[in-house]
Amino acid sequence: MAPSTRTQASLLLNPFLLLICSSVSSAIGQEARPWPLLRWKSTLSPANGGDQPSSLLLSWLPAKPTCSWSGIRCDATGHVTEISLPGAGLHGMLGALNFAAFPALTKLNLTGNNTTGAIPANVTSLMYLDLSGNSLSGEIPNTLPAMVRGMRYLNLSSNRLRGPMPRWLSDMREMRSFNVSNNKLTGEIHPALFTNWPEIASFHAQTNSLAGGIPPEISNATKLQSLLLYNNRLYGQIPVEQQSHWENAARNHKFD
Ligand SMILES: *[C@@H]1O[C@H](CO)[C@@H](O)[C@H](O)[C@H]1NC(C)=O
Ligand SMILES: *[C@@H]1O[C@H](CO)[C@@H](O)[C@H](O)[C@H]1NC(C)=O
Ligand SMILES: *[C@@H]1O[C@H](CO)[C@@H](O)[C@H](O)[C@H]1NC(C)=O
Ligand SMILES: *[C@@H]1O[C@H](CO)[C@@H](O)[C@H](O)[C@H]1NC(C)=O
Ligand SMILES: *[C@@H]1O[C@H](CO)[C@@H](O)[C@H](O)[C@H]1NC(C)=O
Ligand SMILES: *[C@@H]1O[C@H](CO)[C@@H](O)[C@H](O)[C@H]1NC(C)=O
Ligand SMILES: CC(=O)N[C@H]1CO[C@H](CO)[C@@H](O)[C@@H]1O
Repeated sequence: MAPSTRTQASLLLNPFLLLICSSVSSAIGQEARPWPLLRWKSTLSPANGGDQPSSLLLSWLPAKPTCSWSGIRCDATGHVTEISLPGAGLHGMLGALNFAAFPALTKLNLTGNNTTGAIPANVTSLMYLDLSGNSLSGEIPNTLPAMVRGMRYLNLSSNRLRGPMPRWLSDMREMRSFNVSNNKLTGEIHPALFTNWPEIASFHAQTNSLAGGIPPEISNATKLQSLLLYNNRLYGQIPVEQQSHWENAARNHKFD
């Protein structure tokens, strides 16, 4: 009892000490937080019977500043802006990474790994999302567009995604390049994907199970340069006047 009373008293009587304490904690608050990444690392399977998920993650140590870890980039204030680990041999659940801990994350690139589970819906500030060539399953979450209105480059190709391309994707008004090729997507292509994406330049949805007609609204996508829709069950025509805008259209565009 006596020691704790004394500690309190000395803290109260020592404003200098209090000042030090508060400045230390605010400095920590500015740095990238390591624990969400370390917690995710601990959920990944070790590679090749070793005890590490990937040699790339050897630098992910609490003793080192998070912003110096491989694959991690930060802004000037120390917030994580990029996680890029293409082909790092990662095996494990993508959802085990708590994206809510990275409000400044603009780029996530995990192409060519073996992450599993569903596409996380709580990624808020992403502009570049490349999850191509993994083993992700489930549907494209309906809540994704509402969370990431600034998305420009979305690559979910070569996974095991099912279900429709939700019309809410069209809420991502900045979209430039959209790639969902080589999944198991079904349903129709909603016209809003052509009318609401004024910047769309590349639209790749080949090798899925999409059905129905090609929406005539495709003529509203005036910046479209590359369109791949083959290996689906789609029918319809691409307006001739628009084909002349697309250098690659005639070569790339074919139907089953
Ligand atoms: C990816 O992980 C899944 C599930 O753990 C496994 O079935 C599959 O064989 C893995 N693929 C590769 C290429 O390692
Ligand atoms: C973020 O989403 C994942 C699943 O996608 C979930 O497991 C996690 O609890 C969510 N985190 C927060 C803070 O909402
Ligand atoms: C992700 O990384 C791969 C390999 O470096 C690269 O080819 C690809 O363009 C990157 N994706 C994005 C969206 O930057
Ligand atoms: C995935 O698509 C984006 C555009 O959406 C592109 O920048 C990136 O290079 C693609 N990644 C791979 C591995 O091809
Ligand atoms: C779409 O993703 C595949 C990889 O799965 C890649 O080969 C292709 O180049 C991508 N398209 C674009 C426009 O990046
Ligand atoms: C699509 O284009 C047509 C003709 O250019 C135009 O009349 C129409 O308003 C456009 N629709 C949308 C939703 O942008
Ligand atoms: C480096 C590495 O292991 N890459 C693998 C990532 O996962 C994909 C698909 O699961 C494999 O094809 C890559 O070889």
